[in-house]
Amino acid sequence: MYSLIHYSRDNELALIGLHQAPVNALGHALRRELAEACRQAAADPAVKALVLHGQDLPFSAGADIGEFGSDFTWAEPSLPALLEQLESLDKPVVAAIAGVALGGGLELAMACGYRVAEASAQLGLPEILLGLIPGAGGTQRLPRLVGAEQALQLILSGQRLGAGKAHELGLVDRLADNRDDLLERACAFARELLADAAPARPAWPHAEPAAGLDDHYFDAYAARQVSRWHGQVAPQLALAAVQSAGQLPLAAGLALEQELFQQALASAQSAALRHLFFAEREALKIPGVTRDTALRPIGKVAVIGAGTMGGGIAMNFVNAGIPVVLLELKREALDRGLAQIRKNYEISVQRGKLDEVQLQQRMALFCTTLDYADLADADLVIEAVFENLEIKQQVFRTLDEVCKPGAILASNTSTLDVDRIAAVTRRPQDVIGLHFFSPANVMRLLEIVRGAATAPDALATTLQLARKIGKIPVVSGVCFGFIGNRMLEPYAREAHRLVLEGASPAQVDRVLTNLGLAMGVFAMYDLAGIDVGYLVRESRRAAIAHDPSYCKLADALYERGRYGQKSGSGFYRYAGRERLEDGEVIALAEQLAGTLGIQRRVISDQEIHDRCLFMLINEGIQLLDEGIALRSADIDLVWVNGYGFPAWRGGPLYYAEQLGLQRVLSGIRNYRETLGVYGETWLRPAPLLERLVAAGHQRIERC
Ligand code: T1G
Repeated sequence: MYSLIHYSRDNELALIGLHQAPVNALGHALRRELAEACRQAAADPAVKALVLHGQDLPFSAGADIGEFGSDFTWAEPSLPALLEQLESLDKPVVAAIAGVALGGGLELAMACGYRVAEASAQLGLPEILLGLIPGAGGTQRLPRLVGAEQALQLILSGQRLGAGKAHELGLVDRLADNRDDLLERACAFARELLADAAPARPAWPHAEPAAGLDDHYFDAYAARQVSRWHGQVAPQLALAAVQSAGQLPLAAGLALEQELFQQALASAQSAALRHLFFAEREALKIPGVTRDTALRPIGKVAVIGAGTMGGGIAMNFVNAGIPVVLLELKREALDRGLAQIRKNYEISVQRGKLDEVQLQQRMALFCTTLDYADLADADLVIEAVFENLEIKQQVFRTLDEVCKPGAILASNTSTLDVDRIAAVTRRPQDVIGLHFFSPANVMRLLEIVRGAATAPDALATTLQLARKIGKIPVVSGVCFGFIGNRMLEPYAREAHRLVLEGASPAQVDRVLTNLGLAMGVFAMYDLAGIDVGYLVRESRRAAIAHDPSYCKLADALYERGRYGQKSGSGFYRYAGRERLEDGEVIALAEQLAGTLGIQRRVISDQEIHDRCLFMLINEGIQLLDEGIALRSADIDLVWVNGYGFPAWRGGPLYYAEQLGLQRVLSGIRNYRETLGVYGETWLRPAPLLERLVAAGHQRIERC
């Protein structure tokens, strides 16, 4: 009768186990069987109460995201309808939550009268992360369970709650120590309810969810978020839905929620965010690496270099409970690095993200050394030394001598050739690139650079480890700058050249931040350091010899000691953290333009958008054609998670598909023709882009 539901009786209880691997996503087939099982239990006079559980799977990860946009999305029984059916039962229903109850999964649990959770369970309404809002009662039932203010914070952040916190808030009635005794505890609780003649569902703890909030609470909340919500649809809809929970009866609130949910679901922003949800999972699927590729055990990690990057990298592993040995050349460098790590954790304690015990536990997982011999038993070694090939090669020669067979030897290089690093060892199959983004303990992107000789199991191990330390891994082939920095080159080149041609740094940055980028090019370089960019260019002067015009302004600023925020001026002038336009920079640009014979002119915002974005997109397409990136969605993940591209636009290549590939190609061709020698030199359409447009393709894929 059922294939996705396990229906059984335990005396007066009906046990309904959801059983659709891997996460009980509430797709149409599961919804239909669950509705039937609830009808069966409701109609059976011997059944006095129901217990809903995840069988041996997580309780439920919510609606089936893969169904959205299809006819199945709300095919009867829709999830809202199913939950109203559940809520109307006149028998107590206890949800036994193991693993996760997220989105529609938590909404399912909230439609039950009572909830028991295993102590390690995670509960939440992460719809906002998909550009959605809870669409099956979450914006109406959660405020009635925990109050509108707490509900709003959970819904707008999409954050997960641990079961203990959920219990404190009244979202969970009982806790079970672990998964093994969860079902037993839930059944005992159901019998307790029956013995007490408890109602099928108790009165709402917050019948007036907005009680105690002033009349302007929601308007004031929205006003404070204007810049953060810039251009985004879902947060406004979510706020309106939660606000209605304090104004409308449940039925009317559910109806309004449904209208607002459908608006969010139809938005291009949600489609873009759902694209990225699946892109993150697709990025783990690598040719030559299958689910049964044996992983190398990683019990101890060594990090070479205790500077900003090394320290941040080390923290990732300690945060995941993996001991780290930190190596430096000098004791004072080690002490400085460790002190900075402790300071980072102390800030987390001040912010309530850690407690003192956890801080001590984490610091206890560090040990330090000046002696490479102490790395002999490390399973993974990551070097984060100065970005110079010879220095890195020397480090790897030493590692080749001291590290045990099978240890993975990784370089955190951001641009250098991993194959040339591997070549100085006798074990190139164990060498890989792990490019963390600064601050390494915060940024989620991790570019995993697969060398020509990198072994599949070394690659599989680092992919799995990346997920364990909370990173979003993207595999890149070997080229200068891998995926992210390779694309940054033309994007930043157009920005710099546009300032010589007549735009201001502030105008360029404003166009980019108005598109949704976290930071404009010039603000970014001022933050990263103009001196850093200068040194990278110095290492590649030959590669840009034919037209260094676009570097002249940055070089000139460097020569004047204007290194950016760190020196109080760069492309901008800084009063504390305030960024101010500087007429001196414009004057310098005018002077350089004269020297270079560049005719300055008024530059439109549209030209800034097109030249910066189209050349970013073009380079991404070229990377795909060269096989450096495996798929266009990988490139989107890199720029959303490493360079601040707005997630609700799906990433640069997804954005190109929305703009239309013909428009991108025509734009590049137009500027190639109208920008003289510079245009001919630098604005060359990627051959794959031309092939895709010629073939009438809408999607970016290799062909
Ligand atoms: N729908 C469809 N597939 C899902 C899914 C979902 N909700 N959640 C996970 N998967 C797939 C995923 O694509 C992968 O597939 C496999 O399950 C394992 O996932 C009405 C509208 C639950 C914490 O946002 O956060 O409910 O790659 O690799 O690391 O109001 O998955 O193996 O083929 O991530 O252990 C709201 C999304 C939906 C939760 C498990 N729910 N999922 O993490 O495994 S909208 C979410 C997660 C909604 C209602 C609204 C995580 C996880 P494949 P995984 P994991």
